[in-house]
Amino acid sequence: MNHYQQNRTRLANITGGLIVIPANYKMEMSLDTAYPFRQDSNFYYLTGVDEPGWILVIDKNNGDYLIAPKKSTQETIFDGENNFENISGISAVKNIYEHREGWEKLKKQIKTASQIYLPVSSSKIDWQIAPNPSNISLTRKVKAIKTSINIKDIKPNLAKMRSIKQDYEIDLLQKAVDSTCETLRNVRNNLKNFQNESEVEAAITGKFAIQYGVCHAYEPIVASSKNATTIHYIKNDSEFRNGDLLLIDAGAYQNNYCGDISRTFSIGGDPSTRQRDIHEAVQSVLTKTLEILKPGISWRDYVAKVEKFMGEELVKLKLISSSESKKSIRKYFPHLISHSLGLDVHDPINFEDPISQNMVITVEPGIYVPEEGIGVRIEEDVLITKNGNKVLSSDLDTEL
Ligand SMILES: [Mn+2]
Repeated sequence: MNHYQQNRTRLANITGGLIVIPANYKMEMSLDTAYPFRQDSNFYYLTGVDEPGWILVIDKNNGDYLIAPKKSTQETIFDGENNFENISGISAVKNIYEHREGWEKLKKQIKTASQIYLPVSSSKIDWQIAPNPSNISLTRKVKAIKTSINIKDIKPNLAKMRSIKQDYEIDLLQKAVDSTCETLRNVRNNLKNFQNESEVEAAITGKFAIQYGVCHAYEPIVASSKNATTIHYIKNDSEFRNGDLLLIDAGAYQNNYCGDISRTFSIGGDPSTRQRDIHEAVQSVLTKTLEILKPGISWRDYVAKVEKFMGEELVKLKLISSSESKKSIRKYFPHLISHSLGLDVHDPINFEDPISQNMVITVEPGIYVPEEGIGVRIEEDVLITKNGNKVLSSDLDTEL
C-alpha cells in the first residue's frame, strides 16, 4: 500500500469521523511574489502532495478525497493546470474534485456531522514567526458552515504518529543525513580555501543543489569565533581569522525530510588549549548522553542526566563552581539537548511520552562562552533502536 494511504488509514483508525487537513498556501514575500513554497508537513505526511492550496478530507466510511485549489484562467496560464492524474498517482487518493464541487460535498458532510477533526492553530506570532494561514482559515470556514460543530484538534494524534518513524521514513532521513555529512566533510577538507563564512555557506548550498538537487532544511548557521555564541546566528558574513573555531549547523532537505548536523572545526593553525578543552567537554557530554539514550527513558530523566553531565564538564572548565545549579548550567548551555527530526526539522513530538524505539532525534550538546568568544556544538542525528540507539550521522567524525 502507498505510504501516504497507509498513514491516512492509521489516522482514521485512531480517531474515526471526519478529518480535514489543508495544504499550506504560498506566502507573500513581496507584492504578488511568494516565498519558495514549503508544504505543511501534516498534509504531506498524509498525501505526498507538494503543491499549495489543496484540501484533504479523510472519511473512513465514505472514502477520502482531495479538493483542488481554485484557479482562475489567468492563474492557470501563469502557474499551469491542476494535474489530477498526477496528484492521484502520488497520494493514492482516488476521488479528486474541482474546488467548487469538492466544497459542496464537504459542506454537506459538515452540516450532518456533530464533530470534525482539524489542525487547530493559533494566529499568535512567536519568535517573529507568523503561522501560515491555511489552518486558521479552514477552521473559520468550517465554523461559518456550522457554528455548533464540535471541532477537535487532530495535531496531537499526528504528532504521536509522526514521532515514531516507519522504515521508509528512516531510509529517507538517512539519505538527508548522508548528504549533509558528505557536504560538511567536503567543507572541512577544503577549509583552508575559504576566507569567510559566506563562502562556506555558498559551498554548502552549492553542493546540496548540484550534487543532491536539494536545498537547506533551515537557514544554515555558519558561525566563526564569537558569532558561534549566538545560538541562531544566521548572518554568515564575517571574515575568518586564523586560530578561530567555526561552528556549522546545516541540514539537507531531501525528499521532504530534514538532516540537522552541527560540527565545530578549527580554521587554520592549531587550536588553543582552551578551545580543545571546551570541544572535549562537549564531546564527553555527547558520548555520555548516547550511552544513556534508549527506549523507556522519560524526557525528564533524560534531560536531568544530560544536565548533570554538562554541569560536571562546566565545573572542570571552571566556568561554574557547582554542578548543582541548573541556572548556571543553562547560562552556558541554553538550548534543548534534543528535538525530534523528520518532515520538520523540529518535528512534532509529545514530551510526555517516553523515548521510544524508531524515534529519530538530534543529540546536540553545546557550550557557549561569550566572554571568551568560544562556542562549540556537536550535533548528531540519532535513531532510537530496540535496545539503545544508532547514530545516523556517524559517517562524519566529530574531531575539531
Ligand atoms: Mn538541531
